[in-house]
Amino acid sequence: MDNLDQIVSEAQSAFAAISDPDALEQVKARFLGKSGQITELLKGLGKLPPEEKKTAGATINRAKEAVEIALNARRDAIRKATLEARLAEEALDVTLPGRAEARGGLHPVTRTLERIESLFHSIGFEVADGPEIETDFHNFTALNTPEDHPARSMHDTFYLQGSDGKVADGVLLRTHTSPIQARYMQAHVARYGQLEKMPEIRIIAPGRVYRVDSDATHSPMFHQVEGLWVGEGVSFADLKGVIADFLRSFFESDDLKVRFRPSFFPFTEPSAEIDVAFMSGPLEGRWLEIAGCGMVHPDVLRIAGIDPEKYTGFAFGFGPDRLTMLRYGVNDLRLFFEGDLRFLRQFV
Ligand code: 2NM
Repeated sequence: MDNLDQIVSEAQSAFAAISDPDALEQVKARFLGKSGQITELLKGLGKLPPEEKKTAGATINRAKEAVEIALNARRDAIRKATLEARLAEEALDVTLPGRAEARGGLHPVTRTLERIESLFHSIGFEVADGPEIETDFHNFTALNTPEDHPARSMHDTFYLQGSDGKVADGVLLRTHTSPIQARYMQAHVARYGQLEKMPEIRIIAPGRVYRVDSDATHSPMFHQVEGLWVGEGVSFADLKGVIADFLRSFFESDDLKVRFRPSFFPFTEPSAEIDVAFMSGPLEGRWLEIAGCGMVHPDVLRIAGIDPEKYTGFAFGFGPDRLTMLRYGVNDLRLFFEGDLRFLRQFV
């Protein structure tokens, strides 16, 4: 039975050449399948004389076992190699450092706005809000700004276009946050105007404002925080105290000098510019213009429905962008609005 040894060794080398499990089963059929070589030999046993059957059968079965052993060994080897390849491919290095979440931070101007809100909140002011797209009435008329005032010109104010490309009637990007206060006064009167004694108005109005202006110190969009205190007997002395206290707290400087210089705004009378001088640091001793203020003009109160004979009020307006530049020593306003992370990360 040399033929059998040859079949066995042929099977062994055929199995050894294969590394794919499906292909192995195909090759198995060549030897052990329904018409495989070993199966055919077993089928042929019936034709042998009875005395030869037993030994021939035993010999063929030994060969069959040898083929099966080789097959099983190859199956195991392939399974093991497949598993090892998968383990190597899917290996995790648990000693690698973790991937940290990128942490965001507040924009420096937002930090200033929050700081201003918190300082004014501590003396009883609430934060009021309003739309950035305003009506001509709330942005100008209600604030005593006449029809021919230069601020109303298209060189200074962004007007909105309708779908026909024409300037939409009476709609613009607010040029200051004062319309927030005009709206607030109107709503306050609608709610409390009938009372014998109307509750005081004490608000600050922070927000974005828009003007046709762009260079190193002007951005077409910038921020304002305006404040308003209306009540019985509110005076310019109250204004001076509130502003000076606020500025010393904001800049954390007890010896900050604060000066009020006469000025003009359509919505206040009298009006003043507010200057500060630091007593140390790179700007030591220099007067810097930092805000505007004044007693709310009687006509502004009247338009809102408030009786100027009974109530008075003061108002002021700061530029938080400029306050941020001074507090952190930033020299170009545009850096705040370019979104360069190398700049912004310094404030986190
Ligand atoms: C400023 C300067 C002076 C101001 C006036 C008003 C209102 F609505 F009460 F009339 N709000 N803000 C005001 C006054 C703003 O900014 C430089």
